[in-house]
Amino acid sequence: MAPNVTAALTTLCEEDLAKTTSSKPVYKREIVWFNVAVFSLLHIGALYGAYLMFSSAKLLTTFYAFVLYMCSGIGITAGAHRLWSHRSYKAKLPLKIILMIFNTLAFQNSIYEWSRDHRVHHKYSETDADPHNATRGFFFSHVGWLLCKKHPDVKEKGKGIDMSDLEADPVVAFQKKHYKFLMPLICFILPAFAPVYFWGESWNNSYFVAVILRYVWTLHMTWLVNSAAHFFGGKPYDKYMNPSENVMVAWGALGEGWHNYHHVFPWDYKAAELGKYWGNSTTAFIDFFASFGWAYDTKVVSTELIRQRVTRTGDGTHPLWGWGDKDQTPDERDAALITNHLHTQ
Ligand code: ST9
Ligand code: ZN
Ligand code: ZN
Repeated sequence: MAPNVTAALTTLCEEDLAKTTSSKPVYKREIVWFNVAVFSLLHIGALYGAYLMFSSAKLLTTFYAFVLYMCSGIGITAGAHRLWSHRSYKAKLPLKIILMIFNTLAFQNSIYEWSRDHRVHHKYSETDADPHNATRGFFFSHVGWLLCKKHPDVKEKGKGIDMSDLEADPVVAFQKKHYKFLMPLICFILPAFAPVYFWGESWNNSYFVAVILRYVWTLHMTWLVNSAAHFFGGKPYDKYMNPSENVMVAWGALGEGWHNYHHVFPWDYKAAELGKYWGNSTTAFIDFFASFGWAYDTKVVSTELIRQRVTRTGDGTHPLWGWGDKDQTPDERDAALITNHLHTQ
């Protein structure tokens, strides 16, 4: 057979195979080079900021950058995440406004967009519909997903997510409507003034340390929840999923690294089982506002429900109900181990 005929037949066969094996068009990754360029520049700026921080910036500027990181982080954790995405507590208007401003300082897209992606992430975790699907690797879940077009499944499945609560929230709607104006102002312009006017810092140091480095640092602390906390750590609540308990991430992400717990019980306002504030400054923040009523209806999970889940699907690393627990009766332990065994069949 002539080579061109063979080639044509092969192509036809491949097309037929593609048609019979899947009715969906084959997904092709599409890199968004504009984002690649912007993130590259931001990272070069952040490295320069780190150099300035250790060479010429005033200590107060570094402290100020740290405070901005904490505030913008809270705008994500207590705001976009625990309040708006999960409705794990309620907030009065003044607290919502504070959280919206902090959230805009973080520039991680509007609360509406962030929450829509996050709700899809929980509902379709580790599938093509998950915007930062961790099965596509560490880099993709960390930042790669922001450097290419979304998988069609994200948009398709995302359409089914109920966003009516956020559409009805005036604070979320206000931020969404004015985001193109508010975000540059609050994240990139206003924060540069304080160091220059209040403690005589240079514009250069102020901009690269308190704006660019602070922004890029906060992004990475957030992204680590999607990457590191989906790869490394124990799974005391459910060993059949990837999200893990990651102490390092918990500290950097203000209490959002207890990710195995969070994916099992996403409605808990602590996003962790821990009752204390160790590695969970966001919970301390919410509790502070709850002490005078600006935060209320905080949802938690009962100890009994947690215990049942730990013994049924945990990997044995839970400090209280893990397999090393001396207080567990032999019956309890056997029951847990049998259930675990059955699950792995
Ligand atoms: C950033 C976000 O960094 C980080 C989020 C991290 C989440 C972490 C979660 C972990 C737990 C919490 C931990 C917090 C820890 C905090 C610690 C703090 C210290 N559903 O997006 P488009 C549709 S952002 C339904 O353009 P493309 C929709 O119709 C960084 N529909 O898709 C949409 O139109 P519209 C700064 C959806 O073209 C249309 O598609 N920001 C959904 O594929 C087009 O959407 C950037 O760098 C959905 N989920 O482009 C921007 N999604 O919106 C980067 C989309 O009008 N992003 N649709 O309704 C982009 O440039 C683009 O989004 C793209 C995709 C290129 C990535
Ligand atoms: Zn996750
Ligand atoms: Zn969540």
